[in-house]
Amino acid sequence: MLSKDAEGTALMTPPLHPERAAAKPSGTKVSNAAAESPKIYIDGKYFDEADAKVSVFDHGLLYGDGVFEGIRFYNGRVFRLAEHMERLWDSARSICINIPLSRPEMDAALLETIRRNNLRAGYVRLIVTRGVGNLGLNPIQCKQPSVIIIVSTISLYAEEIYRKGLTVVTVPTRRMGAATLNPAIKSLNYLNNVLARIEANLSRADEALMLNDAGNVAECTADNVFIVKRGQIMTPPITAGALRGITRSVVFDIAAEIGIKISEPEITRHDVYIADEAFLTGTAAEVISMINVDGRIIGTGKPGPITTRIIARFRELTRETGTPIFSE
Ligand code: PXG
Repeated sequence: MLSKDAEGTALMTPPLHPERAAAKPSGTKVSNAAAESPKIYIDGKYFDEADAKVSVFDHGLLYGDGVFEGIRFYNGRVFRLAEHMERLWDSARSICINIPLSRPEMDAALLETIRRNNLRAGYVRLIVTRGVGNLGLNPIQCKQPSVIIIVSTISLYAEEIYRKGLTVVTVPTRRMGAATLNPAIKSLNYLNNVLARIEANLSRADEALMLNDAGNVAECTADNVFIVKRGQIMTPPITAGALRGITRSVVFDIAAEIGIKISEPEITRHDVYIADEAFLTGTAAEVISMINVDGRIIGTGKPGPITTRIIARFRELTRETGTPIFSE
């Protein structure tokens, strides 16, 4: 049992790096003005951070009623913009939110917000809330969804962890099933994942492995899980409770390109423990090796050759592809 203090410390000092803290001079900033005065888009207007506020009656705050995307841009280009927009529209449609912008208008707003923040590499949080209503949960009162675009930088793990790999634990909180709240919807309701994240923090692990109600591997708190066995790559199917990750789909593309078989079988903890390699994917985390799960060393305990190849190709793709932000 952790003491109250130790518990507090474990909760207060997770291995995640807050976005703002990560905004140190790293060569990605074009000017210091960007760090001092980030421009945040809310419903067609741009605000400084201190003035970027939403109503306490927004159901996004009151009920987690809304959808979002986390999008990265590298080297002056937004990575997989169309895929993120498609998933945002799918999530919104599934929960009956009519996004008040057209797809081209949303693309334009996102690109303009990045330009106003004067960054060539970073992270965008795109949020669509149900909008302002009353204190009842019925969204019928909410007449106008709100669109928020925040541009920042993000660094989830220290560079050392990218080189060495992650330590992961299976947590007690299960990924909810499709009949409860479909994990394929990227909604603002992340308490399921937050609880898993807290449990990983309390175990001093870098990440949480989440199982579904059947006891099979679903995903991590904000990342898809992959294992490699006998030269083949496997990842849980979407029906196991995995988000249809954009980075996940990039791994499928890379595997096809380099001729490695990839499949989506049910995966158990046993499969993870006996894997030759394991890794996670997510927009924020990118591609990162998992070297220890529940105290078991995975493979050699170092990022394996297939993982390393995928990371290298992923980095090339992020450098060389994407929607241009600036007109140069
Ligand atoms: N699973 C879940 C539950 C996610 O929320 C992913 C997998 C990976 O998907 P992408 O498309 O990013 O490859 C996600 C996505 C963050 C953060 O800022 C990231 C996500 C969600 C919440 C927070 O760390 N990502």
